[in-house]
Formats: sequence, C-alpha cells, structure tokens
Amino acid sequence: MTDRTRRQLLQTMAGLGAAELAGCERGANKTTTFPFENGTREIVPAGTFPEKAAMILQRTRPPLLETPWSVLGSNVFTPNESFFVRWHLPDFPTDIDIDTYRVRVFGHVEAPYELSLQQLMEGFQPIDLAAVNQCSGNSRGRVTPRVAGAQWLDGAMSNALWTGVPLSQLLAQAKPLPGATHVAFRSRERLFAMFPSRDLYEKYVPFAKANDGEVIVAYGMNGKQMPVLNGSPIRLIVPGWYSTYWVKMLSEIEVTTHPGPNLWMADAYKVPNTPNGGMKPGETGVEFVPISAMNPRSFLSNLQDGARLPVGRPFEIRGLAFGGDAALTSVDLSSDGGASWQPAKLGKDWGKYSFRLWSFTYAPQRAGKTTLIARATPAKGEQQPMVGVWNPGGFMYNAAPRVSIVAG
Ligand SMILES: Nc1nc2c(c(=O)[nH]1)N[C@H]1C(S)=C(S)[C@@H](COP(=O)(O)O)O[C@H]1N2
Ligand SMILES: [Mo]
Repeated sequence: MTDRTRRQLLQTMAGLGAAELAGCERGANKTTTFPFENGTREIVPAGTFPEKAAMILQRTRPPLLETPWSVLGSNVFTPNESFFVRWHLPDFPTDIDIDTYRVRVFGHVEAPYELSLQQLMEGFQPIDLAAVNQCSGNSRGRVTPRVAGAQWLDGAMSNALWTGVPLSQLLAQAKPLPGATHVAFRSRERLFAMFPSRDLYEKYVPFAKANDGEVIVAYGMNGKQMPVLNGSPIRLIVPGWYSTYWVKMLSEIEVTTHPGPNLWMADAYKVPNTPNGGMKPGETGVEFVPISAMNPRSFLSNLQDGARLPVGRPFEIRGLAFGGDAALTSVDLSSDGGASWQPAKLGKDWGKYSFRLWSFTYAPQRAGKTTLIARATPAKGEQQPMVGVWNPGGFMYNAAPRVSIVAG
C-alpha cells in the first residue's frame, strides 16, 4: 500500500460514522443446503449487512456470516465484501470516531504510550502480508459425531493481503521489561461492557510469537480499509494461527507476565494437547491447551458430488489450499482411495500464509463412479489426514476433501 493510499484510508475512515448495522428485514430470501443434518441456511442479499455482499446467514446478532463457496473457491484473495464475519458479543461499536481512536501499548514495559491512527499509519514502516483468517470451528458441521457450536460448512475462512505495522516495532518502542511472557489484546467491545469480566473480548499470545515480526496491527485489507464487521479501523493479524487471536477493533496491547486467566483463554478455544489436536469421543483424562497453529487444508472448488464427466475427456479440477502455519509444498489427488497420488499444478505463491489456487487435469478412464480425494502437504507438520480430527469444541477439522463423480 502506497503512502497516498494510506492517507486516503484515513480520509475514508472518517465516513465510517454512518455505518449502522442493518435491521435485517428478511423475507423470501434464497437458501442453500449444507451436506449435513439441519444444514439449510438463508442467503441474505447484498447490503443486508453493511459493506457486505450476499452472505450465508448463520446468526444475526452478533453476526455470523459465512462466505459462499462460489466466491471463496475461485479467488486467491477473498473480496472484502464477501469476507466471512464472526463476533462473540452483541454490543460492538458500529460507529467509530477515527480522530479520537487510540491504541494503548502498556503493561510490563518501561515506556507505555498510546497512538492515534494517524501516528500508527505514519510513524512506522508498514508491511504487506497475505494470510488466511480461519475460524477455529470452520467446517464444524462436518465433524462426526456432531458437536455444539456454529455449524459452519467451509466458509468460515477468508484470505486477504493485509497492510499494517509489525507488532514487534510497537513493542520495541514500549521497551518490554525482563520477565514478559505474553501480550494481551483487547478490543472496543469492552467500552460497552456491563459485566466487565465477561463482556469483553481479550486474547493472549505468547510474547515470542507476538514479537516475531509477522504478527501485524493491520489497517489495510486487500488495499482498502477493512469493513467495520471485519474490525475496522485496526485488527491484529496472527499469520498461521486460528482467527480467535485476530482481535478486531484493537484498542489495548498489554505486555504481561502471565497467560491470562480469563474466559477466552482459560475456558474457551481449548484443544487436546495431542499432536493434531484430536482425541476419541468420550475419552477421559485428556489435557487441554489453548488452540494455536492452523493445520493444512485443501478444497475442491468446481466439482460436487454426483458430477458427470465424459470418459476420456480431460476436465480441469480446480481448488484452493493452504499450509496452515507452514508453507504449502504440494496438493495431490487420488482416484483410487488414497493408494496412489498425483501432484496438482500450484498457482501463484503469495507467501506461506496465503491461499494458493491449484488445478489438476483429470480424464476418467472408464465409465462408472469414482471418488476423488485431494490432500495438502505442508513444509513441516502432518499432511492433511483422511479422517478429520475430533474434539469436543469441533475445532481444527481438516479431513482431506473427497467428491464422487460419475463418468459416462
Ligand atoms: N473484537 C473481536 N475480535 C474478534 C472476535 C470478536 O468476537 N471480537 N472474534 C474472533 C474470532 S473467533 C474470529 S473467527 C474472527 C473473525 O474475523 P472476521 O469477522 O473478520 O472474519 O475474529 C476474531 N476477533
Ligand atoms: Mo472463531
């Protein structure tokens, strides 16, 4: 993002005061049906939610909006207006005064300070970084046995090119004291808090991760301001980690000497302390830890179960994939139940935290039904598994996608 667009961003943000959450008058809207029980969802038309295109409605207040696969599956960067939305608390600000907005950097530091948006944008060297924002519960509807929580299909994730200031620069200016272990991030929802211990969104990230130079306080999203619902004017980007850490409307950055004994860290968003975050349903004595790094995933974009393909004629299968918290090294396809694999052609590499498009030319050899499986392999860590992990939160699901086609 150039200096000029940064200045323009400051100006356009001034217009945000008008953004009001739509009253959601809904009548005979379209629906879509996900491939699981109780899977029918309404598709709300463009403009139902401010700055948003047509979205799959999971919940109105606070909004949970899933990105339609027709948009997600064919774009390396998800357009801002189609980027998925997830809020936990109903009362978040929809009216932001960019002149008085401040972010405070304080806590276990020698030199606490606060910044206006202008100081953040003009006083530091920004970077651009492509990164997938994925909800820990993405694809929860596919988890078996079923678990409670938002029953997303695969659209609780999106990818953007983020512009902002590496958090390491902001921390350096505050001069952290010896003994700092974590950094806490809080958002503007707390200004609305009636019960401060619960009505506040707060996450803690280990200090070393927060200070790694890739964690960003972002103000730009795909070269534009971010929609209010995606955290305007600033949000945290934790590349490679689930989006529960990507605090929107960020207003406090506190260096701490503890991991945060609050609801969001101690109770919610915890996974079994096993290599893949999975366990057996009903298993006891399992140790739980806060969720962190994402695992690899691949998706098929242009084939649905039951698709008919002519025998012998090449068909270009398309999809997208990402490596989780490591680079994606390959996407491979199998048409024999996983006995043998052939590599897909990978599209442009936008960096290790980004979506990557892929394609694979497939010509069915004989008539009949065939199951195709796609599998992502990251530079480090486990390959995408054939069976999705299970845990009581329905987190980290990443089974290799499969689709049955009929050749004839
Ligand atoms: N302030 C604030 N930030 C938040 C949340 C929230 O409820 N409040 N939810 C988190 C979770 S769990 C998700 S999945 C992402 C969703 O980001 P998005 O709405 O931009 O897609 O925001 C994260 N950051
Ligand atoms: Mo989430």
